[in-house]
Amino acid sequence: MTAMTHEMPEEGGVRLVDHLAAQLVRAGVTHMFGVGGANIEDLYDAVHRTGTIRGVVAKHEFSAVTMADGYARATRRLGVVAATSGGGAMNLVPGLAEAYASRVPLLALVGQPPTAQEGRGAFQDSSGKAGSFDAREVFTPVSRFCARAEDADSFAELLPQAIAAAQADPKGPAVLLLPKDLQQAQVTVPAPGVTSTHAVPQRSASAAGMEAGTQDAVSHALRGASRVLVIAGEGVAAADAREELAELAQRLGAWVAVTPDAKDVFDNRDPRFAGVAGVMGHANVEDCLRRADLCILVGTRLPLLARGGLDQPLAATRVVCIDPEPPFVAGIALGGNLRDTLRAVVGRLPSRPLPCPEHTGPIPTPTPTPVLQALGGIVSYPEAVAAVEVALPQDAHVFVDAGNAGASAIHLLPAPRHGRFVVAVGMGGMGYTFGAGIGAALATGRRTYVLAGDGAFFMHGMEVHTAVEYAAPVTFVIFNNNAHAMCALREESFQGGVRSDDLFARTDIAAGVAAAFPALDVTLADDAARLRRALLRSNASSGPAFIALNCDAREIPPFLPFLSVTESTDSAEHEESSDERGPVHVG
Ligand SMILES: Cc1ncc(C[n+]2csc(CCOP(=O)(O)OP(=O)(O)O)c2C)c(N)n1
Repeated sequence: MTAMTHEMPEEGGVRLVDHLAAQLVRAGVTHMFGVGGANIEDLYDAVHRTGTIRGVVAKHEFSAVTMADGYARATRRLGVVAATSGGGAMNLVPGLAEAYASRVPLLALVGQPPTAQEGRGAFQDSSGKAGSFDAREVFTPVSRFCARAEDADSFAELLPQAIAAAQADPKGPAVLLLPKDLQQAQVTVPAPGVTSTHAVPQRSASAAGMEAGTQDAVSHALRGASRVLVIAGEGVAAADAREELAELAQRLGAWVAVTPDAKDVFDNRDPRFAGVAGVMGHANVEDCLRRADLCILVGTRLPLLARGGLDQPLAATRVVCIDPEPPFVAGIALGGNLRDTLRAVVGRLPSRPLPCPEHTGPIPTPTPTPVLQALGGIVSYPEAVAAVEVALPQDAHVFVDAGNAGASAIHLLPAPRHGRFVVAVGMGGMGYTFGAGIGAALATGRRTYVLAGDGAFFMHGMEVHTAVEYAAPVTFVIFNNNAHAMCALREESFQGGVRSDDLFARTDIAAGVAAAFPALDVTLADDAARLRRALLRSNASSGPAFIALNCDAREIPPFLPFLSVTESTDSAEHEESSDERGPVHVG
């Protein structure tokens, strides 16, 4: 890395990219994730010159977005991603879609060819001119705000708008398209205190603005309820409202369940903890819901993944939803800023804590254990997750990927007490965790566990290279069943038999990774004890570690669609977890 002087822009004329980088510093941004290229190199240069923000180079732009996403989820700061025009820009789309659906505040800075070349056969032209497609039309549906910078001086006003849009509820990505010549152009920086005359988008009413009638209806419902189940979602973490949630549960004597992407918002070892709601969840949540006369959704709209199997009891229970967006189920909706609203609701309740009624707690759902125990060197999902539970530091972050192994971890692994437990349920895209785990680890310096299948590894596992390059404290754990096991199990359960295309020839991922990265601590864990030792060793190191396990593709995870089939093998239709609105298709 070349040493550079740290020139921060002064008031007056500066390069647009220097102004941009200075604004990111002011916004508290410490990392920018991306992949370089001719039409974004000036921004990387400017970021490098700040001396404050680290420009991280990922292997793929999808993972660069997920790094920014993991960074944002772990810190609640703005995640920043940068990409060049053309293929680099297009690679951002699935990552932005996840952040949009999961309401993660990101700023995507996307290079474009010089304006004079637009519509004239520019390399990677996406200006919408002369038959090229318009990148704005690609990014608009996956962003809260999308604009092309048209001239250098108006950019000074565009940037705060984009940042505000990303951070206003519901949060999400803001995309700025930056032609190369504008990045290099001089802008006049407004004097401190001079703010944009453009309106900053405000999408939700504040708690103070909440209708008094709705507040009263909610207070009435809460006071009248004798048994309450709270289902808490990711919005609680995003709004930093864990304390308010715990206080609500105390004052109501409520059970607390969580959505699959929000295991860390409530202490999993608290006697009130009911378990995970939905298709990867615990039967106890359904029991509690059937016994409750009020269900309060906090920080979740309760999408299908979190309510699969619960539709019937939900329809019979009064529902209150505290979230910036309205719920997917019928109920009273309290919008606005989640933490403010929650505080207002809690403030109207008697402060005396109430015990919650008896319940079984999150007992793991029994799953059929097939022949796998007989196979040497195979670790079952429960054994593997138990080893992770023992080794996991309580301030670590956990990122869980898609597939059978992921579903098992969501069901079985208690969240660390002081770290994040993240699942990308917005788009459920395989391979999310590799970038996201690195982003969280670099942002916080804390040990981060990435739990993923071999399919997810082969999609985006080459980001291990990025972890090695930046010495990120990430422990990668790959559950290798040599299959897209979730797909194979769906074929077996719903399509009359497993096709061979989702079962693969045996791979030795640990040997491959060890050969590629000679300095990396790599383990092939052929039993749970070896896995535990390798995990503990990784905790003691300051950089990345990589562990692969051999698993069995036939093992059935605690996943409602598969369990309802195995429970009703006599049934002719082999329906997935059905409710009155149709089967839950996940995977
Ligand atoms: C990007 C993407 N493509 C396809 C899918 C559909 N899908 C869900 S799980 C899965 C297989 C996952 O395989 P692996 O990562 O090996 O985990 P396993 O189920 O074997 O534990 C697939 C293809 C998806 N979720 N994301």
